[in-house]
Amino acid sequence: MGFKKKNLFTVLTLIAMPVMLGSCVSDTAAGTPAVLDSEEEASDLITIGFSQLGAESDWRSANTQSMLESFTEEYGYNMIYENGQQKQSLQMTALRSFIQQDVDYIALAPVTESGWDGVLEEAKEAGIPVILVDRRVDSDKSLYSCWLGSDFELESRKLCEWLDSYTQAKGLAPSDLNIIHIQGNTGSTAQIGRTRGLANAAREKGWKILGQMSADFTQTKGREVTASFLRRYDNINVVYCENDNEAIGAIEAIEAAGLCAGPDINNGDILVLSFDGTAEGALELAREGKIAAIAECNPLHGPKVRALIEELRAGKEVSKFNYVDERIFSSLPEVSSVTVDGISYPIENIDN
Ligand code: GZL
Repeated sequence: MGFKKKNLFTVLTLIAMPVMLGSCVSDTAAGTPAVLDSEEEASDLITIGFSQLGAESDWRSANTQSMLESFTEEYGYNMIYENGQQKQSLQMTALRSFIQQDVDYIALAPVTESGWDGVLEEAKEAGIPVILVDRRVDSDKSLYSCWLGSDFELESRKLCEWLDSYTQAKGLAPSDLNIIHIQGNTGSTAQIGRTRGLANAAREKGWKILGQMSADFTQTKGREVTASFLRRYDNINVVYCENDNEAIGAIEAIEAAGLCAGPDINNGDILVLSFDGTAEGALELAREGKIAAIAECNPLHGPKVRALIEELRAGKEVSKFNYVDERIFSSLPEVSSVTVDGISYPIENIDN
């Protein structure tokens, strides 16, 4: 059902108010109230409020685009989009605005896992289903309908298996690796999973992690953090970045220091590892061998989120946790596949 039925007077009054909507049912000039052709037209559209956490990376832009193009009027939706600018407070404001507007559904890509109980309880009391996108929350599962995204720890385990296989192919001992770890948004599901994967692999395989620091998934901070580590350590030979933009920044810092991000650790190259595989620049750097391997993180959630909402609208049960499929990219010849939990994942060669 579209807009929850309100009497015609209320609908027209609301529309006449100077409301600050991310996108109205119909575009209007500033200050000119949106006037619907008919209540019927408004009531036909399903309104979804989408609180996106920010615009910090190429991955995020692709994720936003996928959501916006999946919830258009041609699919029967009106999407109200709000950019949280990586601030939980702005996302909270957006969710409360969606609740006040009595949207039909809320999609939330939470910047961090904690602190959502209150606003999710308000949405539940208002009878508005919440679908989590990308990252998770540590709230009780009853406070949201379902989640869609990646298995971030599995992404990390695949990449660490790649590094282990590469090390062996190069005749190196695990103790020969001197790793620095550039983390994403502290407390985000992606950072938690990608950090846990590396920490477990380092412990199991005997790798040294010289240092770790957050760069908030951004290129600028990736460059700054890597530069600070390069000033502190003269033996770094692996840089583990938690997304493409950090990796691009790390390579800028490596080259500014007169060093080489490349494919051959035995030749003095620094091996840069990354996640996402979204930024065109990152895939080009991987083709050149400047990024040694990328664990794909699929941003194209829109169609799957819409399918989940369609299931919910049809009154069907949906899985609480829904995962997207992901690969490993590399142009280096040393490793052709990795195995995690008995499952073999072929390396997608992006050399061509
Ligand atoms: C992962 C997502 C991460 C990406 C980064 O699903 O949360 O946030 O890996 C993005 O590029 O900034």
